[in-house]
Amino acid sequence: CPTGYSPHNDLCYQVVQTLIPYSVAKTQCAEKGGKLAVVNTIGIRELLKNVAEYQGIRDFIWVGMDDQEEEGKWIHADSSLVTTDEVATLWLAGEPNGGKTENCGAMLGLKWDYQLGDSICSNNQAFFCQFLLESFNQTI
Ligand SMILES: [Ca+2]
Repeated sequence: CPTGYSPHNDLCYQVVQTLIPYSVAKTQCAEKGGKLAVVNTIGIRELLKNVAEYQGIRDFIWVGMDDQEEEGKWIHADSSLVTTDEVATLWLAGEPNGGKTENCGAMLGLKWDYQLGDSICSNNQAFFCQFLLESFNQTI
């Protein structure tokens, strides 16, 4: 991965500290050829937590999942379903708890040990993008 990106399997992750709503963050990742980061394993969550801590980010950070289409049905940015097992292991206990007012997924900040939860989509937050490693190889 290029400098400033964190590798994991065949993906490169980037945190962007521009504070913007979920939909804008989604567009910005897409414009660079990636998507909002899919966080569906402990390994990815811990990697992104380390990135956030290293960058000194204490507040919420967007990740790629939402239940905007159907309340309570959480879908990752790669269109896969967020499983109950993921919610049990990767999300803060009690999350999601925002019902129809919190439809976008975030890595919660320092106070909640960077576990996952739901957040208000129009809030302005930093965000994680992911890119295929091979997408960089093609352009170098
Ligand atoms: Ca919701």
